[in-house]
Amino acid sequence: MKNINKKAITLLVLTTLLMALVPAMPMASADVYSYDQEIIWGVGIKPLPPEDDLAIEVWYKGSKAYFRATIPECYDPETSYATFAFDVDDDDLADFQIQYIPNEGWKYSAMESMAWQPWVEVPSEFILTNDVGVFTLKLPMALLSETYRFGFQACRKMVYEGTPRNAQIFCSTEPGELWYDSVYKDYVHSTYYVPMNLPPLKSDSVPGNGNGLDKPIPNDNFAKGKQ
Ligand SMILES: [Ca+2]
Repeated sequence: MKNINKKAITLLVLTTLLMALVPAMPMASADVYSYDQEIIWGVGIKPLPPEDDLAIEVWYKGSKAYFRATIPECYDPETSYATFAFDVDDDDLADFQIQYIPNEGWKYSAMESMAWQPWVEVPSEFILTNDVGVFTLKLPMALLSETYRFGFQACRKMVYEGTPRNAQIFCSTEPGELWYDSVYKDYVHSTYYVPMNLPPLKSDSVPGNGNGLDKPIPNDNFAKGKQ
């Protein structure tokens, strides 16, 4: 019951925040996804008890698709990486990722020939903002097929308890295998991205139930992943 209350409060807070920040946006057009698990790499994979949720909001307005990630408060926005990744045509292979790199800003990397290409400047059709742990990406809906997949991952460094070296903590739409697919044994499959459906172009619409969708990740996922 405590967990349910926490998620309800999270949705309420996000709803309030969204209405405050974007008063012109119809509130019913946002789907909210909440992820409450983290994973730590660098000292062996270990699931962490959730301190706070990663919240993902997706909505469509006009001909644009919006993706907003609010990272947990324990993540320092000054030092945390944040990455959006897309499989725009739902063919099980990633197509591009856009990453916020501390002290550098946003960078873009395409997946070509089954490998991620070097980070370059973000193409002009992508509009990115970040404000105190809230990362937003706007892109043309025309880039997306009727079904597509996306993932988000935030990464922060920490000194793990009892360990002198830095470790990394990931809060993600799939913390174990967003980047590394243990079946294909590569970093380019979109198997664990979130499946999405695009509404018709040029409508201010409303995938899912429009009231917020709660998709916590099963604990079983922590048994997988990469050292
Ligand atoms: Ca693809």
